[in-house]
Amino acid sequence: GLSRTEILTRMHDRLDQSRFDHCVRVEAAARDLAVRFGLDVDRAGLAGLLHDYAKQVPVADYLRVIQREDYSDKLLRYNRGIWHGVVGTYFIRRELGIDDAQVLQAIERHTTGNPHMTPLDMTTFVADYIEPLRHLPMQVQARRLAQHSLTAATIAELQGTLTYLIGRHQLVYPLTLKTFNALVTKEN
Ligand code: DGI
Ligand code: FE
Ligand code: FE
Ligand code: FE
Repeated sequence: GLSRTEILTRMHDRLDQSRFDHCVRVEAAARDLAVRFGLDVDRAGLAGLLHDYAKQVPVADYLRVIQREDYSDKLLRYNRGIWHGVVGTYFIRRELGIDDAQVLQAIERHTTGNPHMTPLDMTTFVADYIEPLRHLPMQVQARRLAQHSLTAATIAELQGTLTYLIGRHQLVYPLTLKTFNALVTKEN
């Protein structure tokens, strides 16, 4: 596979500087979480590093891939906010040759979560939300919760995201709500 340096070069071609820097911070945050919770540190780091690789793929490219590949037409109701996770792995596979199923799944789930998300999936999801430049109140709380519980931090993030979307009358991707329901069911 590609070395980390080669991956960074490819990421620089796809992302502006601030998004690139965010990805490097998420890599470090994901590695920290993996150490804390006894998970595969290199997998967590790779998923964290690559999680937003497809954030700036042109809309036309997304539309083409959603229509030609085996994706649901329902995805057309959403935008790059949703596509860069759910469909983003298509570009990561093709352009970088990444084929680790656990890494790809964590990236696929990093925006919406998934009712069956694994601890590795949660490291990507939570690292994205608590990297050092995140300062919203719920992000600060999730960072604190992540000292002890990946699930608690994940639920806090879902609360923050759902509240934000609903407050702005933005479409909620059903999987995000299903993830919230699944995790609070286990919690209570
Ligand atoms: O890519 P990042 O900005 O680093 O973080 P992210 O992948 O968690 O994406 C956050 C954005 O995605 C934020 O603007 C809210 C949006 N988002 C998250 N869940 C949903 C969603 N947007 C819609 N429409 N529906 C969702 O369920
Ligand atoms: Fe993202
Ligand atoms: Fe996120
Ligand atoms: Fe991100």
